[in-house]
Amino acid sequence: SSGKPDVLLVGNRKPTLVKGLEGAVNLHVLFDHPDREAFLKSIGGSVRAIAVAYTADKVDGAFMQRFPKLEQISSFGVGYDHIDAKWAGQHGIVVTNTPDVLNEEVADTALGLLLCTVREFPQADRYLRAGKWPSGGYPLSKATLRDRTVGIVGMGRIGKAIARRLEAFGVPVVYHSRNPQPGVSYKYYPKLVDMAREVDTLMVIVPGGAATQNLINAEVLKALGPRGIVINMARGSVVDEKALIEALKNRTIFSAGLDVFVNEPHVPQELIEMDHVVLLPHLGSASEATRQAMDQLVVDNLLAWVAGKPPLTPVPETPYPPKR
Ligand code: 8YV
Repeated sequence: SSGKPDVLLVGNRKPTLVKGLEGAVNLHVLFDHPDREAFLKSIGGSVRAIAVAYTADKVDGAFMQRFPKLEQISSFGVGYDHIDAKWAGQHGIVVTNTPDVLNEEVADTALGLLLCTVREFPQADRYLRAGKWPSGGYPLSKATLRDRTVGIVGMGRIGKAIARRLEAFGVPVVYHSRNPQPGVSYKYYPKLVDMAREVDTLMVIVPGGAATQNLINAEVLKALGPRGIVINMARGSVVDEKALIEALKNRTIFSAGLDVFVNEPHVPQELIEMDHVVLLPHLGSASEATRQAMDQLVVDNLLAWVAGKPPLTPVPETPYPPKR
C-alpha cells in the first residue's frame, strides 16, 4: 500500500531496529502476534526481507519457504548458525551478519574471562562480600597466566584480536583452525588433539553449527590434561558439555570459563554448583555501544537492499548477486 517493501522482524520489537527501518520499509513484528500461524499466513506472500533480532531466533528452510518472495535476511550477530545459510544460498536468498563491529569487544571479554578463570576473581569477589576477608585473605590462586601457553581454536577475525591481546600479555600463542591463516605467524596445528597435548589453555572462538559440533570432545579434554583450562566464547555446541562436566568433576582438567552453553539461557545445574568454573550469561559483545553498532549494521544491510545496492556484509554461503 505504502509502496515500501514488506519486511518481517523476527524477534522482539528492538527499538534500534524499528527506528532504523520503519521509515524505509513496511515493518511487521512477529513477536507482537499472539496467533503466530495466522499472522505468518497473512503476510507470507508479501514479505521480501527478514530482520533477525537475536541469534536465538531460528530461521530454517521450512521457515524461509513460507515467504516465496524472500530476497534478503539481515541477521544480528556475527554467528549465524541459527540460520540455514546453505539453504538460503541455494534458493537465491542473501544472508547478512554483523561481523567486525564486535571484534574488539568480544576479544576484551575473552581476556576478561580468561583472567577471571585463571586468577579466580569472581570467587574472590564472593569471598569478600561474604565477609570472610577479616579472618584471612583469599587463598592464593593455584593457576597463573605467567606459565601458560594458549591454543586458540579458530583464528578468524576475533581469534586474531584475542591473539594480539595475549601477545601484549607476554603469553605464547598457537592455533588450530580448518586451514592455516595467511599472514599469521603463530604455530599452526592441523589437528586439534595435537595442539591440546602441547598447550594448557584453549580459547574457543570458531563458528558454531554442524561443522564444529562437539569439536572439544573427551579426547581433546584428556589431551589438554590436569592443568587444562577451557575458555569458550564461541557457541555451546562447539564443546561436548557432558564431557566437559565430567572432566571438571573428575579434575582431569583444571577449570573452565564459559560464555556460552548448549541450551542457553539454561545452564546445567552441575556447572552452577561448581565453584571452580566461571560462567557468564553470553556477554561477549554485550556493551550498549557494540550492540548498537551491530543493530545499525542489521539496519544498514536492509537499507542497502531497499536502495537496490549490494549488501554490506553477506555471508560466504550466499554470495551477491544471488543465483536465482
Ligand atoms: C549475540 C553472538 O549478540 O554475534 C554473535 O554471534 O553470539 C552475540 O554477539 C548474542 O548471541 C545475542 O543474540
